[in-house]
Amino acid sequence: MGIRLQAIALREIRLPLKEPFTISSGTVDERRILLLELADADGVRTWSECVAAAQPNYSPETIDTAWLAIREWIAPRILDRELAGPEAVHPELERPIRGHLMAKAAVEMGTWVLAAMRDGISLAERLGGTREWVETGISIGIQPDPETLVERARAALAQGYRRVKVKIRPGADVGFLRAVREALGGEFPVVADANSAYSLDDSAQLAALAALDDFGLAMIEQPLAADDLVRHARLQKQLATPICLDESITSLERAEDMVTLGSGRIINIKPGRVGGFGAARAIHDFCARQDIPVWCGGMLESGVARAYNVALASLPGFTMPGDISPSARYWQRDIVRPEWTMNAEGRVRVPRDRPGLGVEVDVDRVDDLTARREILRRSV
Ligand code: OSB
Ligand code: MG
Repeated sequence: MGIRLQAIALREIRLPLKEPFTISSGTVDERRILLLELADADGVRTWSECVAAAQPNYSPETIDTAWLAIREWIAPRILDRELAGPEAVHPELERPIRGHLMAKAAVEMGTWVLAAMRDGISLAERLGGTREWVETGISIGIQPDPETLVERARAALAQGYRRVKVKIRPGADVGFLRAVREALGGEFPVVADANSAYSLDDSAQLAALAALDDFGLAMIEQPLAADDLVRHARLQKQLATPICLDESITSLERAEDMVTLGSGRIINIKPGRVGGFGAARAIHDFCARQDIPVWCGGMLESGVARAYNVALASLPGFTMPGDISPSARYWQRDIVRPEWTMNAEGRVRVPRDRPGLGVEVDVDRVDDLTARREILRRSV
């Protein structure tokens, strides 16, 4: 069934995190979130979320660049155009507009929900998802010392999380991971995520990465720069621990390059980072053929983008726990109902029994949190 978008409403909300989240390149304590409301020509409506942050410290995009890109270039290419379906949106945006993948994804992913609603099926089913439940891992920000980190990791285990991911940076790495491994025992899946903080030119940093090999980590995520597949390949040859790429994988082609060059053995798929579900599914399918495990990453999303991640993670190739924590991990109160919850076995239920997103947006609350709003229609 075709897709024809009639209007896109942009809004910025501000949602305070329960506690600050620190990665190697910066700290967030209040999430500025760009929400979209999409309406098609028949009045079917849904919400989507742009996962860009306020600062360009994970990717070059921010919520402000995304707002500009959607208003100036993305919406004008999509509004009031008859497209064959959500599959046609990514190709429509890919070549004429360079970059701005998170901005594109916010629109593209919304069209998958509209298509699901028109078919009367869940987003998960529309994407080809098969799982009833998805497994959850926690991502723990950089802590002041190993003892605090161990407390956090123990608490995560007690809550049922099936994997612990620890943010690292030079100087907060080997001692922190050693403490976590000793506390959790030899078997539990532990991951280190560097967010591009390391360089092969620094012998102390290289030695620290090599030392992590002793802790039997499930993987080390994105140690080097986003655009550096060649040095990741050199590093992977020196490490027993599998490298998982996050920031580096922005398209199917980069996933192919990872395999060709040997830059890593696992991929963290974030649909926002790759421009939406079209690319995310293509990477998933490619990795399934290549026996590359994938898992769904997170970007401190509200319950809206979480619905998209849960649906994606229900695809059969997502064999590792994703960064899909329940609402209460981040927010005093989420903006969706019901809130996302996790059971004692660290699993989140996929709402396959409800058409579209599977959660309702609490519009009154979103109104209260809204800092600015703009409605985009085709100018005639
Ligand atoms: O690298 O996976 C990352 C959060 C913000 C930016 C980048 C990353 C992260 C996380 C948090 O690890 C994952 C989550 O949303 O729980
Ligand atoms: Mg990461």
